[in-house]
Amino acid sequence: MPAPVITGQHQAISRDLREWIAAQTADGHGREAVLQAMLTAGWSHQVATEALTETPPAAVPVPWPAAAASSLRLDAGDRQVAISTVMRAPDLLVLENLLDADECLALIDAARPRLQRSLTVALESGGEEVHADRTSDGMFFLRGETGLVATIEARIAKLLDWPVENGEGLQVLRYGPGAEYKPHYDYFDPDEPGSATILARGGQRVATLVIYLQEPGEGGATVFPDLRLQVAPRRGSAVFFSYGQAHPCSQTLHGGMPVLAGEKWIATKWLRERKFS
Ligand code: PD2
Ligand code: ZN
Repeated sequence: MPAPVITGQHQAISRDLREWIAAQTADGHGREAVLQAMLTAGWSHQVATEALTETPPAAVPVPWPAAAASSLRLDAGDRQVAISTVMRAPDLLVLENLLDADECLALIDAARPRLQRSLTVALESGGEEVHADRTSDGMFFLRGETGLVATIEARIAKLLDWPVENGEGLQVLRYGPGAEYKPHYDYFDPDEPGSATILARGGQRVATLVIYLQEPGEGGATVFPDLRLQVAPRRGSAVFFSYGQAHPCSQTLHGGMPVLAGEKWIATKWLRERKFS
């Protein structure tokens, strides 16, 4: 797959180069292989990585409840879930009563003794690290770890028509006063060296479901800066959004605003392209 030759004296990112990168990515060549082909063709490392970053990867299928096209009530198997907000491109739903109050409290009780300071993905290595952008405490359940976790996972799978096996373990987070999660994307940056190890376990993240288990006294909305949207954290409700392209063009930048009073608790389910193991 020889990369386009460099034309002119300066290395400018041409339309040819962009189209070539998009075609290679669509053909399934990894970002590292595409970068190497550009370097071999004489492109400088700086220009080649800039061109890669600017070119979105091909779109992959994402979860979406087909019924949302015609109804604001969705069948989640053991209950009906109401939709209060629908957005397309980017695709986002706000769901009401996904969990009842008893389920929220039981999840909090089961998670509380296992909480630890939340980590973020270390992009260089693919490992995890403590980061000032994320000041919550959290824990992960194994998939199907308890009866309640399995019930919630089956409900999510039915609601979104996406296999339970493609989901990461449910994560529970507690934000105390002042805690926040600064705006970020949930997908793994395909151009970072550490991503290859993470992507080997089920491919990209393609969607996020944040379920609110406890509403803080004040603050703590989930914010989508590109959409000028804030979702209020109401017990039992949830926000769902998907991102078929692991790129800022997905417009899924989002964060957890600082909690100003009380505690905010959430459970997050991240969905992968394939079976997550
Ligand atoms: O707590 C939130 O609102 C929030 C914001 C951004 C959660 C996540 N991201 C997440 O769990 O990815
Ligand atoms: Zn997030």
